[in-house]
Amino acid sequence: MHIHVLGAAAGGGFPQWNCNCPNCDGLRKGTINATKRTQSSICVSSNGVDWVLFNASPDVLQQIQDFAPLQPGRNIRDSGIQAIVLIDAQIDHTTGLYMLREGKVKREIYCTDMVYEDLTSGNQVLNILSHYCGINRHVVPIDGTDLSKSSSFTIPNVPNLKFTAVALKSAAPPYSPHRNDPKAGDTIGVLIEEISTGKKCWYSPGLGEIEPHLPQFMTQADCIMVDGTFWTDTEMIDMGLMTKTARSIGHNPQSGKGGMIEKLDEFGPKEGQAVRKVLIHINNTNPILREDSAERATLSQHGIEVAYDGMDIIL
Ligand code: HKS
Ligand code: ZN
Ligand code: ZN
Repeated sequence: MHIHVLGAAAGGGFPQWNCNCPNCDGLRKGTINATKRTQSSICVSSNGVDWVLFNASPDVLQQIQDFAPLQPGRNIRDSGIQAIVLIDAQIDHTTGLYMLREGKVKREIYCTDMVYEDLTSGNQVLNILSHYCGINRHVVPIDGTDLSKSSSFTIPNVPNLKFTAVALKSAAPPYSPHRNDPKAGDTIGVLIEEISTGKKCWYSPGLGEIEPHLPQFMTQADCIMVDGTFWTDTEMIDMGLMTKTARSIGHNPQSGKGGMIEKLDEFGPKEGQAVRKVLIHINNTNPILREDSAERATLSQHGIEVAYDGMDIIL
């Protein structure tokens, strides 16, 4: 299985257009050791030709230009993207759908009922697409919080991959009619399995809390890609940028008690092989973006990697 990181930053990217925090300012001036990142998205393939796009970032056109396998030339109009799976309805994960409106072949969109509701009401993007390429919408089932009962799905035209979606506690987007009334399916994590090899990757760029039903899925993974938005719970508050904590907006911070580092430490080697632990959806304010920071060194000590645009993970 080939996992390609198209974009590793949280919403706004890095640097963020309106931000002068030490990271964004330092990156623009070339005074810090860090690289720019586009907004979070990955694509996955088993055969290297047919790809599933996870989330459609506002930067998707640049991301496609930077990754040749997504632009094969089999027909005069063509794409390696066979289907799009949306893990939530947030702006940074769905706005790229507008950029992918061309063509006569319908976009194959996989999302939960909750995400479909948001993207046809508070945000009309899926209705608007029907005036361009059109869409075939497929329901992502999330009835299982129990591994033995969870339902998996496959995607026609994407051979040898299987997907299991799991509901995560998180908030619907700010524009959602049920923003203050979280529902199962607002955000999902996905266990991606290559059928022939049994290799698995857990992908959850929005993860507010490792709830009790999650380890049964995550322990199966050879690679765990999780939410790397913030270093501390009060990062945005401390910088005077927001009044809410990281956890309250659906992003478990890395440091501290109950933080992501402590949680990821619980996942030991699988069949004698070290599990890859990768943070993705990193906010521009996060000190781990500076490669020589103490925070980055702490991650390395715990065997945790920080995703970057263009990162390839082969399982
Ligand atoms: C900044 C942003 C921070 C940021 C926050 C969130 C908020 C929102 C919600 C997020 C993201 C980036 N880049 N989506 O000002 O520095 O309230 O639901 O998801 O990508 S969470
Ligand atoms: Zn986001
Ligand atoms: Zn910034």
